[in-house]
This record gives sequence, C-alpha cells and structure tokens, in this order.
Amino acid sequence: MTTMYELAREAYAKQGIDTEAVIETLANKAISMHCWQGDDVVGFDQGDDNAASGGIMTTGNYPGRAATPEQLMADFEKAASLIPGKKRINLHASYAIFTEENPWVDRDKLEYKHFEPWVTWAKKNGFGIDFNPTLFSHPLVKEGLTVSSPEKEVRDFWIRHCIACRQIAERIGEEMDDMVLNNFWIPDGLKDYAADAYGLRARLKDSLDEIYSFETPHVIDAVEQKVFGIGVEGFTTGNQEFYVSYAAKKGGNHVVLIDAGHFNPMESISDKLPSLLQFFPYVPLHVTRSMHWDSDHVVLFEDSIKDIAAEVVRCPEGMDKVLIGMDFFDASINRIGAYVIGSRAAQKCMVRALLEPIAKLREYEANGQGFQRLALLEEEKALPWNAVWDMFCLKNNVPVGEEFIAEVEKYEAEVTSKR
Ligand code: RNT
Ligand code: ZN
Repeated sequence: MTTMYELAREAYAKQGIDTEAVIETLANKAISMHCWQGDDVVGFDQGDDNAASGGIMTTGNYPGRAATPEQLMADFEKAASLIPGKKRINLHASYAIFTEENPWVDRDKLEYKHFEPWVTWAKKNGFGIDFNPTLFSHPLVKEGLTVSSPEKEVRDFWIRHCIACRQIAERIGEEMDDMVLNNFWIPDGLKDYAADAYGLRARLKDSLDEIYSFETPHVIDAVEQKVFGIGVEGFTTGNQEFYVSYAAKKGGNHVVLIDAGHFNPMESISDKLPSLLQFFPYVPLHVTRSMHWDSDHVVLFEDSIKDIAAEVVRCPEGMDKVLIGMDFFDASINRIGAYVIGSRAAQKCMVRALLEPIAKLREYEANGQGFQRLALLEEEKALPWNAVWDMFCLKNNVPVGEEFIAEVEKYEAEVTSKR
C-alpha cells in the first residue's frame, strides 16, 4: 500500500498537487453525522414505536435499531471509529434525554438540560454538535402543517418549540465554544393544490420572524427547502424562493441548507454552491442520495456527490464555508454499516476533489483552450486517488478498504444482534 501511495504521490506531484497537504486538509474538515441513521428517525420523545411521520418516512426492518440514548451513543461511537477525520453529531430535538430527574416534557418545553448528556458525551469523544428542531412525527402536525397552520394554537406550539431549540443550540454552542448549525426543516405542505399559497407563506414568514427575534451568536440559523414531501405532494410552504429570500434578507448568520434530495431529479445541487457562496457566510449541506425521489438512500461514490465535492473545493473558502452534513436513513441494512459507507463515500469524493489539478484546468479555461481543459478533466479521473484515500484512512487510524466490513460484523454479533 505504501508503494502504491508513493506512486500516487509522484503522479499527483507532476500535476502540481501535494498529496500530503490534501490528507491534512481533509483530516481537519469535519463531517456532521446525523444521529437519526442509528434509530430510523424515531427519537426518544414519542414512544418506541413512533415511526417517522409528517412528510418523512424510513423503510426497512433490519434488526438491532438503537432504542435508547446509551445504545445510540454506543453505535455512533462504533461508526465514528471507522470513519476518518473530524466528526460532529447532528442531533434532532426529538433526541432529548429524559430521566427521573428530568422527566418527559413536550417539545415546546424542552431545555438545555435535556441535551446536557449529549454535550458531556460529545466532549468526551471529541465530537462537535449540530442541532435541529423536530417539526414532524408529532400529533400537533395538523393537516400537514405546523408554523404555517391557520390554527393559532398549532402555530404557537411550534413557534415555542423552535424558540426553545434556538436557545438550546445557543447554550450548546457556549458549552462547546463552537458555532452550532441549527437547521429548520419545516415539512408544511398540502396534499393537493393550494388556493391560498400566499396566506400560508405569510404565516410562515410571521412565525419565523417571531422565532428569530433574538440573537444567538453561537448559532448558524439555517432553513431547508424541499420540492415536496410524502402526503404533501401538492404544495410546499417553504420552497427555495421563500427561504433564499428570507435568509438573504435577514443577513448575519442566516443561511439556506441544501439537501441533495430536495430538488427536481435533474437539478444539480453542486451548481448552487458557487452562487450561494457569493452571498452567504455558510452553505450547509445534507448529503444524501435520492432514487427517483427524496428516498434518502445511503450515499455512494457517485457523480452527483463528486460534483458537489468538486465545487466545495473549487470555490474560494468553500472548505470553510460549506458545512458537510449527512442525511440518509436506511433501515433495511446494518445501520452502523450504513453510516460508515455513506460518510466514507462523501469523504472519498472530497479526496478526489482535493486532488483535482485545478490550477492547470483554470489556466486552460482562461486561455480558451477548451479541448485541453476537457482532456485533463477526463484523464484526471483515472489518476490513483484511491491510494491517497487509503493513506488518509491509515494515517487517521481507521480500517483501510473493506476491512471495516469485519468490524461492523463483529459489533453486530456482539452487540446489535442481541437487542
Ligand atoms: C427531510 C429533510 C430533513 C430530515 C432530517 C431528519 O426531507 O431532509 O433534513 O431528513 O431533519
Ligand atoms: Zn435534509
């Protein structure tokens, strides 16, 4: 393997690329791993059999789902030990931890104390934390609506929830001495065509104004659009025009999160990065793989993801400003394996992007040498990036190549199969 790496190092050096620098850059780029792959987006606040609902759905019935905070933490640690580089855990409000001391409260009454165990655990493991209010899988998602509902009682409940979540995220940021991404995915929509689309969006705007009416210096406030959700195919309150305009007008740390599965099938999200990065301080991503629709399949080393990684690297400061988060949930295969495959695939795409001979490509482009640019783009695909990826894993003390399969199998035999 070392010999292969040495050959790769030489091959890339010829293109003016320092593979050692690439390995170091990538090791410092955190990847935010979603807690919800570990338990099929069930959470801990609505009972054990509360399958995801309200515009979101998991399919599959693989045994061994994490059903308690302890199990989810253990599984996450196992997955993280097989993924190179820096990691963050992305928590949803529905993963509040209730104890005898801090018994169950509804989502509008959540406080920092319900997440303190996560903070203690994250610090111990060297993970950063990101956060999300949970506006789904709850009886108060009424007729598919939350903060844009015509019922004031419904809106107010969710406004209180979102305010609580911003306060929690801020406190997490203070405790961690870090910026916390607090992302709002609001599933609101209608099964069929809307007659009062304007009214629904006006209510969303008013609710957000109330939610964002106080400062949170440790929080990056993101909003995530979607073309449609299950059961709400006819109309989505929070579409791209709404959220881009809203975040841009708010300014500061208000941004839009881009989920790779939330656009029309042929719409490339990579091309959004060089636009959004001109105006926003951050562009958070949900890296996922959609199959025909927003199916949240486990991420693989595929063109759509490679294209996103390429833009992250090509855009000035993209490595700092684009926040890479995962958002897939497959309940049909070993869940720890799913984490590992998906996160490593995203990182493989990043390695490859960092190895691109960008200076040369830009020179060709600037000189109008279209043939040369295309030829190099094509040849570069066959350079030995995989040897650099293997070295990256080796240097970060995680299994190289498919060695992680045996590790996941062992954990399954010893832990998850016994649940
Ligand atoms: C749903 C959105 C959202 C969720 C998570 C659980 O379509 O992608 O980001 O997947 O918040
Ligand atoms: Zn998402």
